[in-house]
Amino acid sequence: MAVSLSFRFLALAMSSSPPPDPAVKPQVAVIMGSDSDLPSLQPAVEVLQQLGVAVEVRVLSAHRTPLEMVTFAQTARRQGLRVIVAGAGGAAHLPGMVAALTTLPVIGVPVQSRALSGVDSLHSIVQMPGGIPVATVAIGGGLNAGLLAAQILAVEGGDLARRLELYRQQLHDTVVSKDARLQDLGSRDYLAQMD
Ligand code: RP5
Repeated sequence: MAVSLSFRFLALAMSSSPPPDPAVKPQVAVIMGSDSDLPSLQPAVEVLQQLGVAVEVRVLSAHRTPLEMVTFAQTARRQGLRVIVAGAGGAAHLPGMVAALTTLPVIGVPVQSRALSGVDSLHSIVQMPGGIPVATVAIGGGLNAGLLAAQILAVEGGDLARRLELYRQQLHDTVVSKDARLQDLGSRDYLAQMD
């Protein structure tokens, strides 16, 4: 609910942004261990596209397609990529293995697994040995992974930084208007209108 609301407000805020140009080389890759991970990673893809960042989306498994994963990671910087968002579930080695093969920043997204609800994914991704960092977001945290990737790209300011400011402003305004409505209606009626 919160995610779709923030998307709606972002879409409004970004309505003046140019649509992604297919000729522009992707600066962010959103990769995942299986297509079953896509629902957790799609929020990263969407928020990046709404912010005007070109994205490449791939399925690359550390276990099922290890050689393709190695080729991707070793050539990522040469291809023009600047940040990699990597999601995986269970024995989630993809973010760590990719981080071992490139010095680009890697943001790991633990995917909610069926057996252990994503705690296995979280521990697999977050507990990296010293020297090979993976910036890990929450279980199912695709949206924040996309935003963090955009913030890394916007570290020196520019249009993308301004669009991120606008995104924050929209989040602020949403909460302020909800607070005003809560005070206006009272908590019982507010809750009823949420159903
Ligand atoms: C991991 O195994 C993937 O990242 C996925 O989360 C999990 C299950 O994959 P599927 O069996 O659904 O393809 O490598």
